[in-house]
Amino acid sequence: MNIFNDSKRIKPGINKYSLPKTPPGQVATEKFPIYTFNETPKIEPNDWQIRVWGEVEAERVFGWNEFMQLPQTTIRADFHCVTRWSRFDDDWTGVLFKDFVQHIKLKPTAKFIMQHTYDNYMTNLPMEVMLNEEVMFAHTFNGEPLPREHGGPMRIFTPKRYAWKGAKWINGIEFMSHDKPGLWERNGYNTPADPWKEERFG
Ligand SMILES: Nc1nc2c(c(=O)[nH]1)N[C@H]1C(S)=C(S)[C@@H](COP(=O)(O)O)O[C@H]1N2
Ligand SMILES: [Mo]
Repeated sequence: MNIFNDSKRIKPGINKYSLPKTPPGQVATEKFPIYTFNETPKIEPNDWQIRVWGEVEAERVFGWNEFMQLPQTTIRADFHCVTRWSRFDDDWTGVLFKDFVQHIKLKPTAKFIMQHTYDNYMTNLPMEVMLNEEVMFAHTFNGEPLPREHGGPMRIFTPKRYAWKGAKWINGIEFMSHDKPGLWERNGYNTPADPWKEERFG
């Protein structure tokens, strides 16, 4: 049985966030295209680090082993790219952002974050989005190590935002008191990036 409506490749129904399974203007694909603005970095898990700075009481660096000791969560969720394709029902494993920040002493002025990466990509989101929408650091995809071209060994995954809001090869979280645009946000992409409101471009 084909779960898709063949003519339109729309997956019917409601997702776990009580939103339409297929956001407006999206079509289903079983492929996993790659969108990388520059070279694909090669980082071994043992060399991977993430630094947190900005509106925090103390800067911190986490290495791979320490990170793996944080609570690990698997979510089944969908991936919506602003270029109009969606992947459905993949299993993503890693550390929820809300669990990660339990290990950081934030200042009350931390209202926005910037994701930083090994390839100098950047993308920004409000703290409340990072905390409330199953945003996660993901290292495992459908039970296998996240492929390098998709951000392995570690990326951010934002199931309720367009995919550019999830940085591949994540290596830094900057906590900010005021919002600042990331790479695509400076180039006309919309900052909230809600697929159900079709917030594609600014
Ligand atoms: N570090 C980094 N993260 C990134 C990008 C990038 O070029 N570098 N591209 C973004 C864009 S525009 C999209 S659509 C998604 C694509 O993820 P994928 O290549 O796994 O499909 O990653 C986002 N995260
Ligand atoms: Mo993208």
